[in-house]
Amino acid sequence: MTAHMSAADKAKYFAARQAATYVKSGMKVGLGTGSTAEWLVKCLGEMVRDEGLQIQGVPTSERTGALARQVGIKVITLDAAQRLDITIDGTDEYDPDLCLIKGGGGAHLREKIVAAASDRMVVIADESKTVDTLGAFPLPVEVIPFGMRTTEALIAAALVDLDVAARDITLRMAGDAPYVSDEGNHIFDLHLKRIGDARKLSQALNQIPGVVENGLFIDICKVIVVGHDNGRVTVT
Ligand code: ABF
Repeated sequence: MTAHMSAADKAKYFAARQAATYVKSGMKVGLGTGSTAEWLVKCLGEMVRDEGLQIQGVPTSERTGALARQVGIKVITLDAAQRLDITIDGTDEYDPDLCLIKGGGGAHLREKIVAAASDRMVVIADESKTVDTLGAFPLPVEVIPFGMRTTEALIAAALVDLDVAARDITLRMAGDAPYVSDEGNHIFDLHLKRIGDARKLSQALNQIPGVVENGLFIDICKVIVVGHDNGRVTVT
């Protein structure tokens, strides 16, 4: 299975395969977005097909939903599920306190909603996602289209108030046009380099009118499963 995979893909696959063992028949499962989470969906699809696993999946993006249906997972809406047993998702960064930066894939709003509706969130990653301090990866902030440049200025002002140096705030693009999330919103990426107080920053950002959600996941993830290209998996 892994013979022709890159080292990073092997690591992601091994992490996903381990996390798939946490999923039991009868569970309602939040399905994350990104390449690592896609390995999870594929692993669960194999278990549905080969072992008769009976689960209901709640995808965190349209892309994940399409893949889940393709591999034979029964997909339901979050409102139909109401409460999930587990959500398994990728990340862009995680620190020693299991705080995360997510949203590089543009799905952090739905990912955070689904994770919050889950009894537990398991993050799967390769070791490149490990950081001592969050911030090297640009922090995504989802904003509504109305007055988004005004919202951007309010974000910049909030960073100054917090004494957080933003090297840059960039509007995420898709080709020549602003990126549009599954909810029809746009994303500003905050190039902060280092985030001292993630909780304080997250609260300040989400108080800004026009901001829908940011990519900081604090006190949400309970387990990190890190895969390595040699097949070793570490669970924290
Ligand atoms: C998703 O996974 C996003 O929140 C995050 O940006 C992405 C990481 O993608 P990959 O697994 O491809 O590195 O959950």
